[in-house]
Amino acid sequence: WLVFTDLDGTLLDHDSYTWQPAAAWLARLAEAGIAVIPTTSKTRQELLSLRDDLGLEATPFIAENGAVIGLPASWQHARLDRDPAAPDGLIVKTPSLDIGFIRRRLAVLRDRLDVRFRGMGELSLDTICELTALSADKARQALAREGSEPLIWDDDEAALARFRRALESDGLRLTRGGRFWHVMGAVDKGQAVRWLVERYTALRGTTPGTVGLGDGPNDISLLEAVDHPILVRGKHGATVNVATEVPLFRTRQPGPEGWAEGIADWWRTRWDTSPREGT
Ligand code: 2M8
Ligand code: MG
Ligand code: MG
Repeated sequence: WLVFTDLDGTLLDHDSYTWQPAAAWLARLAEAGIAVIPTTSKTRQELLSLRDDLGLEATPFIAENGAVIGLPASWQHARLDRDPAAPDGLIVKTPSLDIGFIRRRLAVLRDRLDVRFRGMGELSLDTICELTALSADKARQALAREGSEPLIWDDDEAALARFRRALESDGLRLTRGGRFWHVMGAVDKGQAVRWLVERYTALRGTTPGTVGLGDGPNDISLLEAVDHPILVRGKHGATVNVATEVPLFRTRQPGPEGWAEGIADWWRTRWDTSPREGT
């Protein structure tokens, strides 16, 4: 089994970024050899420091809503990965458009459509800290974007709809996280999940079962790509309409408490001795 999880508002509390209520389950999954794969809007730099804190050094990660995928040595394929590895052995795939191109298109569209928004790259470090409650160090890591730009939308709904259409005809996509809108190339979390599942299958010769956890609109594709989707209650106020073919588990609690609730339910139905065993 592979567990794909969103971070902000899901494994991490929306406001304090703590994961303590989920720590016991993280340890239990590690003990069982079940990989927990962060699938997030956060950047590679944010992930590299968080991975160590969360004890997930050996698992791959999906960053920037699918625009960046990191593969540790055990997930690299002799024939498929000819890319040079970083000094720590990591190979990073960037299947999207690069941030310079995205930011230039955003500036052009803002002028042409006469809409109002601020890109993260245009915000001061202080403003980012205020908006997100991140420390200055963490905010600097969040600013190191490679393939997606978070936005604060300062205009109305009609302008947003025009903006979305213009992005789409430019081959760009708009999605929504807990606090920001995010613009990236034609990627999403679900595509990256499917790519990693294929990679796992190519390496091990067997298809893994998949669990997915998320709380926001940018997690819909992730929840729709897994065998066991868990919608963690959000604190952001946005509606999340998931259309899965399999039953969707909705947690009562938000953030890491909800994460633990959803994983405990999955664990129970999956592994405990019960009439469902073996199905
Ligand atoms: C942004 O991502 C979250 C994801 O839900 C958001 O849209 O609110 C990103 O800038 C990310 O890099 C950053 O760590 C996070 C902080 O809350 O905000
Ligand atoms: Mg989230
Ligand atoms: Mg996220």
